[in-house]
Amino acid sequence: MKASVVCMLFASLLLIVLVRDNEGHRLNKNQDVEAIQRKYFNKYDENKDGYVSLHEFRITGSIDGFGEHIDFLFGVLDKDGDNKLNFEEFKEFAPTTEKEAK
Ligand SMILES: [Ca+2]
Ligand SMILES: [Ca+2]
Repeated sequence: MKASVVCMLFASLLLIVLVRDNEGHRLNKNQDVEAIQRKYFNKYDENKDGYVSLHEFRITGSIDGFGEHIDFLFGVLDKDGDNKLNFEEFKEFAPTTEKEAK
């Protein structure tokens, strides 16, 4: 085998390993983010019915300092207009780091 071919094989192998490693890392990170957002969602979902109602959103949202923008924010987030936020809708709003989620 020519040295250049060996070199190329080695390079592509290295690339595969690197890409794989990256994928795994990204996946882990996504799971972390989701866990943080889930925690934040649970904080808002006081009666734990799996939805954040406007009432719940107002209570916890005002503690978190969203004040007068709460109703507007809720309207924007509630994409299907059923007057409650499921986790998918809430994710748009939920922080993605522990620091923000405090
Ligand atoms: Ca609820
Ligand atoms: Ca909704």
